[in-house]
Amino acid sequence: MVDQQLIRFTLDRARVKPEPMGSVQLVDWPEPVVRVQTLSENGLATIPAHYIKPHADRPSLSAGLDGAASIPVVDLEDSDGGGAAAVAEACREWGFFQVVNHGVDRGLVERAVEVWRAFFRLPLEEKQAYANSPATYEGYGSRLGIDKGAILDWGDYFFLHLLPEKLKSPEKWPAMPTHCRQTVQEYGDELLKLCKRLMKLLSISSGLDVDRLPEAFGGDDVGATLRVNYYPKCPQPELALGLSAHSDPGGITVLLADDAVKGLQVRKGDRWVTVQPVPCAFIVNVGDQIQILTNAIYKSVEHRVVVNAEKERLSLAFFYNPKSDMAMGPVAELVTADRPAMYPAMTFDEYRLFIRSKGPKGKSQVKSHQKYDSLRPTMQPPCIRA
Ligand SMILES: O=C(O)CCC(=O)C(=O)O
Repeated sequence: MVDQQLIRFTLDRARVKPEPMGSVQLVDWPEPVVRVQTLSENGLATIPAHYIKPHADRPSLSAGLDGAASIPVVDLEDSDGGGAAAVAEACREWGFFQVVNHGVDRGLVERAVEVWRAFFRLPLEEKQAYANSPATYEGYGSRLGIDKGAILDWGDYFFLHLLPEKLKSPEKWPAMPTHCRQTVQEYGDELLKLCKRLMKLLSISSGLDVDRLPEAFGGDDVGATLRVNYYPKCPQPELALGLSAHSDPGGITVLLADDAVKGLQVRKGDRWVTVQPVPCAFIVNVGDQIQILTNAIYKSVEHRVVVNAEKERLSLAFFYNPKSDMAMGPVAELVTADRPAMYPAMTFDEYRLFIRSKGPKGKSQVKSHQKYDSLRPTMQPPCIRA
């Protein structure tokens, strides 16, 4: 059943088309799309007004990003069950961790970064052949959300569906640079294996049987997408964001961040902490679907990206998502009389309409999906078996 509130806000927007069976299709962008890379390469001294964030959202860059913190590091070869205890602690404290000894070949990772750097160096006309629309978001994009007049982020991206196979559109995968398609496929296959391991770890670390969360996600019928983020140099980085604060709507995200150019910031209480990537590690964070499945034992955490005037930055975000047409709510083992189910069941197809139409909006979606404002003091999470 499609959530009526979601449909209402979506249909409020000018360019959406109601579809049979209550679903909606996001048809087109509300304004002509301008590539941020083009603005940056034109050598502007000031950024256009619709990239200037309201004061409350502007990053504080006065102290620079030197005080970056290393979020917890989990060694997947750890003798303690591959890091389950460390994962439990990192998820409760940060919602983020970095994984090392993850088994993904370094050469493949370097090739993946190189093909995407080469893609963004192509002439604009070649990239434009892959211009995306909000209907599926697949391809070359420069905004999230279809709100007319929205304040935009200082970044371009390329978005692809990797799974399920039926959603894959080979014509949307860049033919150039040579080897791009093959490299993306190999990278996706490896990241998929890694996410399957991580799901098992999350399951054990949240006190569940090892296969409980993987099964609740749809077994082998999961979804996976890749967003390659390209943040060009920005002449006024103190006024803009590369990517506005958001939590990820899906299951888990495995991020390959540029270890030479910092930019990712994670919310810790009322502070933004700049992440110092560990060389050769991936940054992992839990998304809203894990928060929902675990009945908020694990919480997705807001993060955002700051840009800078000296260097461009590239990141590869691999999103591992549940089977998209299956209604999902908290798993029964984590629902008790003291801690009733905090979220109604919803399919991921319905859930992700929010970010696709509204763009990144902090944690507002998962909060609005919650049945209670906050847990009663007596409602404590069940004991975690780490
Ligand atoms: O570029 C980054 O460091 C973070 C990207 C991200 O949060 C996303 O793609 O959702």
